[in-house]
Amino acid sequence: MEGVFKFYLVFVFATLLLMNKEAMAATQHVVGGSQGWDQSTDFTTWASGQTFKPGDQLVFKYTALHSVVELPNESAYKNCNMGNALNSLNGGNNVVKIDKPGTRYFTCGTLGHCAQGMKVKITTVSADASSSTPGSSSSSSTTPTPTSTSISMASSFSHFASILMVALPVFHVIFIML
Ligand SMILES: [Cu+2]
Repeated sequence: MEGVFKFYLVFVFATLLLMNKEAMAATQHVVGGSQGWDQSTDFTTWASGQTFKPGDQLVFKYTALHSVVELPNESAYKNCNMGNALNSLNGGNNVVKIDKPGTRYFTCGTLGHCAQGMKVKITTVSADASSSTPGSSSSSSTTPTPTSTSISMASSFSHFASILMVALPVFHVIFIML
């Protein structure tokens, strides 16, 4: 029976470790999905389906017709004003790291492409926005729960279930060895 107890102890701690590691893992977002960084891509729709967190990466994939220009603010983004661009990238495959919450603005440097809608606004939420925060959730009883929170909670549950399915056979082997 002692072995069974050890097994569960090891199992619980390792699962918690795995969950934590998964929660911390950076996500790579290929901008525009399979269509990539192109005039024909609907970036508003693409971005609305993504959750950007600090530590995540944006991957820009494009042909030689395009480039990546980071704009400083909403007004520059709206007006396609590249005069005060923060950064300019080219080469067809760029990785941009998101390091903190906030909004970042990207467009294409090719003449006319920004006006054609080749631009994207990336809004990054804080790292704990979608994971469970026991302290804040208990005090926020009057605040309605945003839909996105319940969706991500559901997905983290299925994530947990998938970890269990992988972890169980591994811990069965460890149990046999104990
Ligand atoms: Cu372009």
